[in-house]
Amino acid sequence: MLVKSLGILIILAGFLIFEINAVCNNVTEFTCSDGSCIPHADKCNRVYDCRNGEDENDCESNVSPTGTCSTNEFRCGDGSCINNEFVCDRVLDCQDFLDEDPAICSQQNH
Ligand SMILES: [Ca+2]
Ligand SMILES: [Ca+2]
Repeated sequence: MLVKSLGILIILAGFLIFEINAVCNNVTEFTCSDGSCIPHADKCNRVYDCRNGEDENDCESNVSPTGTCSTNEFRCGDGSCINNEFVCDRVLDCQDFLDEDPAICSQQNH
């Protein structure tokens, strides 16, 4: 009897998890990895809304829409812009470390 109840419970739990995963509206909502939903407006708003913060992953908010940076900015390999002051300052500012690329920094020193 206990085994049977447990089985039903597991099935119910399975349905519950399925429900959580299926409940997000793909058009208006973003699905967090834990299955919770947040409005699309909260994605890439620089505030962690998902428990694991994945709504702030893959954001291209730093990427210039025109694909170019200002004259006082350096363009990282991923398209994001950083201030020229941060190039070759021995601190990694670009996600791809291009601002500290030895090839670029040796050119600057000459
Ligand atoms: Ca957010
Ligand atoms: Ca740097």
